[in-house]
Amino acid sequence: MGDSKRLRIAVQKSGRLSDDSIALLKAIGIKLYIRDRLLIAHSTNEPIDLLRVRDDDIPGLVMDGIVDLGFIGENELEEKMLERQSANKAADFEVLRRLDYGGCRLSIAVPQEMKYDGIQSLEGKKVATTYPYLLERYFKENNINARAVMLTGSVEVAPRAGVADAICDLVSTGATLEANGLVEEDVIFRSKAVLIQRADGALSDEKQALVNRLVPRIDGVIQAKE
Ligand code: PRT
Ligand code: ZN
Repeated sequence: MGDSKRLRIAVQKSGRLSDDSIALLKAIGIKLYIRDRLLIAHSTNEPIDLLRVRDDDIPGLVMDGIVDLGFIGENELEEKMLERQSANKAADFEVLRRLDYGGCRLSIAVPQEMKYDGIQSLEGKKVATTYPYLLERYFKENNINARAVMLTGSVEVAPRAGVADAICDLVSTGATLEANGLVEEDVIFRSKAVLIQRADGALSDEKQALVNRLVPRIDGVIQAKE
């Protein structure tokens, strides 16, 4: 990515976190020239480059030290951390700030016609999700023998399609669940966007000084909105 002296920040290229993350960077005074098709965007007033990628790639890019900072949903971050730990890969990072956008919850939802008396109702059942590590951790914590069925999309149609008995998916307004005849039962994880940094001490002094200058400005922007 060119000059390694420039701070590298990973942001979601296009999705629910993109606009708010870019808006926050601009609000703290970073001038950015973004061309839609391009993976990389440069700041014109700070030694900063943006790497625009799928959100799924951001935790790994930070944990592998390919980028210095990343904007990511806690749901995706925690899932990737569990996945890497189970594969014995380094999973170090530091959360610099919890942000005021990207709020959602990861919930278990079941078809309206299914009788649900708590998580034990899922004993022996299949649950479709994009977050198998978070879901399996929840099963384990609750001593439930159930199976997480991994789907990367259309999770909400899995019960109707006969692929699973229930689902575990992100919810914000609840409209998607309702439209698919599903009822939200248990919240297993609450998430917001966070700004993360490579493992403690991994940045050069210059880069760390820049980060230390930027983070208080983020606090200022968030406080001004409150
Ligand atoms: O292409 P890429 O892989 O980068 O994007 P993506 O499709 O994986 O992610 P994206 O842009 O959908 O979401 C990015 C992040 O936004 C998530 O990881 C969460 O941290 C956060 N977020 C906040 C949400 C939602 N709210 C949300 N409602 N992510 C997804 N949803 C989906 C949910 O999966 C379901 O399909 O919206 C639907 C439910 O919404 P409601 O309002 O009907 O309840
Ligand atoms: Zn994604």
